[in-house]
Amino acid sequence: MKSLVCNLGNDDVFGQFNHSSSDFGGHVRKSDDLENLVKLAGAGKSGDNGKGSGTAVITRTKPETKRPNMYRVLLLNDDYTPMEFVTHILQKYFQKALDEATRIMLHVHQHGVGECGIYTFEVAETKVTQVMDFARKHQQPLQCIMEKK
Ligand code: TYC
Repeated sequence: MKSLVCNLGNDDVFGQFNHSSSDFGGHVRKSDDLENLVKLAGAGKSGDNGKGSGTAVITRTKPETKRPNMYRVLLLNDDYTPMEFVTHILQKYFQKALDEATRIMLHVHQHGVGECGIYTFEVAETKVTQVMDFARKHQQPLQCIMEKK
């Protein structure tokens, strides 16, 4: 959550809040106004005539969210890895049912490359490592890679 402290310089906090977004360096959008709280720092405390210190804290209550980068995990064709081995991998590491695993395997077999799934970076990286380790353990040349979407 972001907070912005702004020195208002007078008593009229709520009047000041009608500024356009550029007044706040673009950090506060006008559409966010109703989602923000304006607190008069120290308002109502003794010695300030109930007018506050002239400093407002504007708190963004709407969380800023960013969509993560997504990565395709791909299988590459080769002439040696058995088809059953590839369908097994698609079921074991990509949660595919046998018919879907077979469809993807045949797509790779016919087109040279095919998509196993789309994941965030760490999940994609883990799946690539799992597949490559499993293929090596079983002495298969199968290649699994990831690419940014
Ligand atoms: N081309 C392989 C064969 O004929 C099968 C295969 C499919 C291999 C998909 C790898 O990613 C692959 N045995």
